[in-house]
Amino acid sequence: MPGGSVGEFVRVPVAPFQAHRGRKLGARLAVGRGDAGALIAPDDSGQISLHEAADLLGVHYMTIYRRVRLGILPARKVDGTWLIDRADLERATTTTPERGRRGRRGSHPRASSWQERLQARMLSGDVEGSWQVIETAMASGFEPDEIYVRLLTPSLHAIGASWESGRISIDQEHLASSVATALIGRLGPRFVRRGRKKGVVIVAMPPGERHGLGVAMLADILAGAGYEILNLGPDTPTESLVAAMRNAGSLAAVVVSVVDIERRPAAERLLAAAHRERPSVPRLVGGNAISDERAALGLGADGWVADPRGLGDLIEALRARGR
Ligand code: B12
Repeated sequence: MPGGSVGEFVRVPVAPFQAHRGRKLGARLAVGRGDAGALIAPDDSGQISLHEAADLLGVHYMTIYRRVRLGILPARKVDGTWLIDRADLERATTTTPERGRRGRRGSHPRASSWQERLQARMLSGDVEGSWQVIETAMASGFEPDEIYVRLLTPSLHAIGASWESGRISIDQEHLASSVATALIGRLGPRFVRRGRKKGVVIVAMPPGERHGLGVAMLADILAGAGYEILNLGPDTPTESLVAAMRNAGSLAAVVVSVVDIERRPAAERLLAAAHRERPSVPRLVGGNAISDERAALGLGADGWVADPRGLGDLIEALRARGR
């Protein structure tokens, strides 16, 4: 062991995990493999830090840390620093994933079951209980962006449908919304990424649109994709968007989010103003009120993707096309 006495040792045989954004994991592991097929540690000592492990797998530091603290990934604490054996890290990434996105059938509750639990806690106004569901889901392999897209967003959509059909009251919808606000506040820091930013993305909602939860999630997801975010939030006056565009440095895109279909004409005006201000900057629109590509392009968007996790790739493709 390098550098001192061995402290805590954690080894609990529970679910293995798969790295965030599996698409990239293969490439990263391929780059990181030595002749023996093991992950290369920077000093080749066999031990790597949590930050190094996170960088190798392309996941957030907190993802690795959480798994260590929950005993999913074996680690030792040496002189106050957690160290992971590279063989343990490799084992954890090559064994069958048992997580939200590609869990082994029957081995773990599916997203729908996590979502039902979350929705029930939200409707009770239970912030701590809702957070408990989220933490447990993350311990079982859900990444923060999956919590947003696969658990929190469907819960809010279902809550809206229940309100519309009279199954729940407006006060329950309000309670659930304030729980969602608290949850987003707690999850936000998990999206902070180190390193150079790809550019600035301005996100905004059209005048009159007050459903601000979706745009808050969107901003976090884009921050996690490596952009600097200027979130103008709900009910953004057109002139405020234009002023923000003038002041922004390296502007990568303007993204408008619309929840209420009544606000689509205002969204169209916002996108038109963005185009007049900086015609070369990609403009995108999405959210609950935008059902498909036709609707998005019809409002003046330059491209379309439904899943906010695909937005970074779309922005980069549009920027490359414009060069
Ligand atoms: C919570 C909520 C409220 C809360 C808002 C609290 C808040 N701070 O936001 C309260 C209780 C205050 C409220 C009030 C009202 N609401 Co309301 N509300 C909702 C509910 C349940 C969730 C809204 C939400 O946050 N959704 C946003 C997120 C979770 O989803 P999203 O937009 O799809 O965003 C995700 C993705 O699409 C994506 N995304 C977002 N933007 C973009 C952009 C791009 C480019 C891309 C790629 C992706 C992307 O990322 C997000 C994260 O995954 C919806 C139900 C629903 N289906 O959304 C009804 C809903 C929006 N409300 C509705 C209505 C009618 C109202 C009220 C008029 C009546 C009422 N309920 O009292 C008022 C009006 C408020 C106002 N002045 O604007 C209707 C709107 C119907 C319509 N015309 O379209 C809905 C759809 C309910 C329903 N089924 O009838 N509401």
